[in-house]
Amino acid sequence: MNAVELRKQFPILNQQVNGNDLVYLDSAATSQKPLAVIEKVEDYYRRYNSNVHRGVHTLGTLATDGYEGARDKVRSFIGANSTEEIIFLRGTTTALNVIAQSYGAANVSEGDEIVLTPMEHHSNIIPWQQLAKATGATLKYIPLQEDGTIDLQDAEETITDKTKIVTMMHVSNVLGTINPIKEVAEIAHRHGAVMVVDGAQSAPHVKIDVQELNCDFFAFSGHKMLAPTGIGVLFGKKELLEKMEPVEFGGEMIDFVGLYESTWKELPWKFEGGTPIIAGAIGLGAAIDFLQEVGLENIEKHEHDLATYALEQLSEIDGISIYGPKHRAGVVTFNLDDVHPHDVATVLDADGIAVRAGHHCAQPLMKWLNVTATARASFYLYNTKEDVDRLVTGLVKTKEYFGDVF
Ligand code: 7TS
Repeated sequence: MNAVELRKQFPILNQQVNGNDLVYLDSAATSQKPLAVIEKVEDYYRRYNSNVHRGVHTLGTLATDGYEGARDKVRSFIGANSTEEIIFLRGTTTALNVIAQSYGAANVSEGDEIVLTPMEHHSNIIPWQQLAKATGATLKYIPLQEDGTIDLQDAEETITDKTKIVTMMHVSNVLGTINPIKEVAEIAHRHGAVMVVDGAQSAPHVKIDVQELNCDFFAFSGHKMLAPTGIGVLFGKKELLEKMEPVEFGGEMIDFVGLYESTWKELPWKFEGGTPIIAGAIGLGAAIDFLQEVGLENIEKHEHDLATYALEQLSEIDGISIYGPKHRAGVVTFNLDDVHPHDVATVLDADGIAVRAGHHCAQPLMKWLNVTATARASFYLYNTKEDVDRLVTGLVKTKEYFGDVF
C-alpha cells in the first residue's frame, strides 16, 4: 500500500491551509472522500436521480438497483448472511438508538441489567440510560484497567443472568483500545444476553466479520469510511430483527395500510421508513469498493505502523502525556503540560495541521482520565510518516510558543 499515491485520489488533501500543505489528522471525526466516491454520487444525481422501490420507469429501476446493490456490498463487507440483515440508517447514533428503542423496549424490564464500559462514546451511553430510565433496568460498567483496556475477568464478574444487553465499542475513538468483542460476546451469550457492538471506529479500519465476532447487532457510519455523511448501517441477526418492531412509521416501510391497522414490509425495509438515503448508500457502495481494492488488512497494518511511529516520536516531547494502551488502532490522544488542548489545536491549525481537541463525546472517559479535554490525532489510509513528523514539529513549536508566555 502506497499512502503517498493513494492520497492523490483525495482532492481535498491536495490544498494549502493557512499557507501550509494540509495535514489531516481528524479522520476519527470524519474521513475524507476519494474522487471515486464523489464521482459516483455525482453520477447518480446527473444520470439517474429517482426514488426507489416504486414504479417501473427506467431511472427508478437504476436508482433501486444502485441502492440495493450497495446493500449487498455492505453485506459482503461485514460477512453477513443476508441483505435482510443490513439496514440503512443515518449513522451509528441512529442505529444504536433503534436497537435500544426497539429491541431494548421489548426485551428489557425492571430489575434487568445493561452492561457497558466507561470508555463508550455518548452515542453508546445515552440510548441505554434512556432505556434504563423507561424500564427500571440498571446500567453496569465493566471497569477499565490502568492502560484503558478491559479485563475479561471483570467482564465475567459484571455480566450476570440478569444481564439482557451487553454493549461495547469495538475500537475506542479516544484511546485506540481494541476491545475483545468475540470473547465478551461469548460471556454475554452464556448468560442469555445479546451483544451490541459500536463499530464506528472499527469498520473503516479493520476487516469485520460479524459471524466471527458473533455479535447480535453491529452499528457503523459511512462518513468515517470514505462515504458521504448521512448514511450508516445497522446489522442485526435476522432472527432478532424479524421479531423487532420498527421505530419509524410512514411511507416505504408498510405492506398494507388501513384506517385503523397497518402491516409492515419484510426485512430490511420495515426499518427504513420514508424515502431512503439513496445517494448516500450508493456512495457507501463506492467507498466499500475503494477500501476493498486497497485491502482492509493493508489499511490496518498501515495505521498500526503510523500509530507506533507516532507514539515513539511523540513520547520524545518533554511534558507530553499520552493516553491509552500500547497496542492500539490509529488514534493517539495526548495533552501537553500547561497548554489547553484547544490552544494546541489552534497553533497546529495555523501550520495547516488538523487535529481534534475537546472531550471527543466521551465525558465519562475524560473523567476517568482525570482531564476535561485532550488533543487527538487520528490516522487513515491517506496519512504518511511525514504527516506524523509535521505533527511532532508543530507540537514542539506549540511548546516553545507557550513556554514564552508562561
Ligand atoms: N461511536 C463511536 C465510537 C464514535 O467514534 C462516534 C463518532 C460515534 C459512535 C457516533 O457516530 P455518528 O456518525 O453517529 O456521529 N465519533 C466522533 C469522534 O470521535 N469525533 O467526532 C465524532
